[in-house]
Amino acid sequence: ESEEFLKAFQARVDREEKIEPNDPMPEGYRRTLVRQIGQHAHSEIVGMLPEGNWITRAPSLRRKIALLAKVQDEGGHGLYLYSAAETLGVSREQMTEELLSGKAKYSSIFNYPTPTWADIGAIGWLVDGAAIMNQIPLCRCSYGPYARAMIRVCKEESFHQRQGYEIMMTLAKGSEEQKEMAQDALNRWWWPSLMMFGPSDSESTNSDQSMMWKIKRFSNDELRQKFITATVPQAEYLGLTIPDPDLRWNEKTQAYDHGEIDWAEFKAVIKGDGQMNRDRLRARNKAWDEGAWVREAALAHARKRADMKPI
Ligand code: FAQ
Repeated sequence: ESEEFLKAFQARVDREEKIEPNDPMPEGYRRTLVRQIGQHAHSEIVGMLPEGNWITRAPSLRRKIALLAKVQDEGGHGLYLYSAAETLGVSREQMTEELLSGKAKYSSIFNYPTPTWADIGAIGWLVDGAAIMNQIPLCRCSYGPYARAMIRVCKEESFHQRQGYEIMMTLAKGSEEQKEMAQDALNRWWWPSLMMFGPSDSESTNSDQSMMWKIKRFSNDELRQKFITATVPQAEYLGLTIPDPDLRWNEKTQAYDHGEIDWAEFKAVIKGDGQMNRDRLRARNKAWDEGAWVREAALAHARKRADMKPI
């Protein structure tokens, strides 16, 4: 790739022109997007599992309907994102193969278990809250298909976040036992939610280039900080305590100082050693294997239709 080509491409990005699938683009730009969009799609698909675990046990019909709709939305986001990645020349089969073999990454957050109903509240509130904070700027991503996909995805994430917060409100205003359940879920999901934003800026290998190309608009630490600032008052309103003794409002920076994140845990989860990594991959592989007959039937049907002579 010539210097001139790279410069002209950067100038387009700097002018805030959207890059579309058939436009010339540097190979590194294409690869970065395939990586990020692919990981994002896998996260949505694997992200259906921790909550799917509660669909049959939701405490009322109303809760069940809302949770079912949320999990279906996540499946939709996954398919939407796989399609966006396919515009960059990678196939859905290839991405699926990489997920099932454990080669592809997906968000660390989905490797934690959901032992109680309060976890469903905490996921909606914190995990979807963090996802929104990260994804709103992606609506302005330089790559057109990804940016456009994010607009609808963010609208749906907003419903997911409210759904979760409302569960937390009900529990936090309920019996002593329910309040304890809500606090316990917050204790377990707080730190993993902060890890969703990725390594600290000094460790983030992809950030500089992704910010240059306007794929990312804010750094990992900036978004993490925004999330903390938005979430602390929400926890206060619930009457719950964020499990960080070092969390303190800083007048000078107008932001919350927070305690050290356990990066060793983050690295272990990404490496495949989290509490639920093996379980998640087993579940995805099982679903893939058990769906083989559906794929075969759909293919046979498509072939039959293609062979039919027009009347
Ligand atoms: N987990 O250099 P950076 C959702 C990897 S929300 C696992 O900073 P980058 C909705 C990273 O890939 C969750 N791996 O990387 C939902 C890179 O590895 P690589 C999904 C992580 O890309 C809610 C390495 O570490 N959202 O699904 C994580 O510039 C509820 C170095 O990191 C997205 O994917 C992590 N947490 O920034 C569904 C949003 N963090 O590829 C169900 C789009 C970092 O070089 C229920 N993605 N890594 O081998 C992004 O915005 C970015 O990719 C970041 C990471 C910010 C996640």
